[in-house]
Order: sequence, then structure tokens, then C-alpha cells
Amino acid sequence: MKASLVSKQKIAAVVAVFAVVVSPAVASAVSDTANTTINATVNPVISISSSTTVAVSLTPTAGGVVSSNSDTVTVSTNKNNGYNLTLANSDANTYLDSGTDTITAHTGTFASPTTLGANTWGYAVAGAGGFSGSYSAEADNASSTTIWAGVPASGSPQTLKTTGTKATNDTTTVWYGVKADTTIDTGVYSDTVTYTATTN
Ligand SMILES: [Ca+2]
Repeated sequence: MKASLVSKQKIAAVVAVFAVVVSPAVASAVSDTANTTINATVNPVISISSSTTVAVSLTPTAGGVVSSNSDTVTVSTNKNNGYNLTLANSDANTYLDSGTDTITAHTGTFASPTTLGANTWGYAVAGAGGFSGSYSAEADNASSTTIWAGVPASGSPQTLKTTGTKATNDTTTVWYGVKADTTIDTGVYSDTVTYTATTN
């Protein structure tokens, strides 16, 4: 019996060793991770255009007549905060010139526009600043009551409009009025203004 027990133990030992040897080695899969963030930066853009020419015709009287016409300023921007639109003369000379003859810039301002003085010119944006709520084209109006502001020199641009959202072809109508009497020479009196649109 004792010999038999030993024999069984040996067998068990052998079997145990054998089991360890032949047991299949299961190789566990291993892994690691790495994250990458994609940053696509969409930059702000803005564009502006205007009518490029505003024609005003006057057939004066001794007491003076007012004629006016409008410009359309169009702005687009992808900036969520919108944009700021300013107006100024393109240079320091604020006259409408015809050779050495001049039509001077009106003394009214954006905040306090007034009717045009003799042989002056100005601008208006309906509903902005102190301007009236609406403007329409005038033609040789001898009894005009419309109110205007002088276009400031290039170094002192006037803010016409401030928006707070993205804009797609947002338009601003800017009126230009001229008053002329018979004391000034005939001719084409010209000057250039500059609109600047800046993202907020
Ligand atoms: Ca000028």
C-alpha cells in the first residue's frame, strides 16, 4: 500500500510537471494611445464697396438751390462682433474743387447737422447721429430744409455705423447734398471721400 501511494504521488508529480510544460502560453495584447487635437483657425475677413461716383447736378439761383444724391456702401464680414464704418475726406482738403474754384465743406456735424450754407456741401445718413429719419434725392430745391454735416478731413474720420453681428452685403446709404448760388463759376466740382470698415 505504501509503495503504491508513493507511486501515485510520483505519478501525480509527473503529471503536474507535465501539465505546466504543455499548458499553452496565452500572450495578452498590449496597447497605448495618443491624442492629437486639430485646430482649424478661421481668420476674420471684411470687404467694402461703394458706388464710386455720386453725381449731383445744380442749376443755381441767386438764393441758392440744393441738389442731392446717394451713395451705397456695402460691407461683408465673418466677424461675429460686426464692424465699424467710418467716413472721412480722402485728404486734408475738404473742398469740392473745380480748378481754383471751391465749394466748401458744410459746418454742420454728425451730431448736429444743419441746413446747407451757400456754396457748401455735406453728407447725411438717415437715422444716424442727429440726421433726419429719411432722405430723398433733391433737385434744385430752392426751399430745402434737409440737414447735413461736413465730411471731416482724413485725419478725423466720423463713425457712421457700428454693428454687432456678422454681415453679408450690409448696406448703408450715404447722401451727399450741395448748395450752389449764382456767385460761383460753372464747372464740375469734385472731391473724394473714403469709407473704412473695421471689424469689431
Ligand atoms: Ca479732398
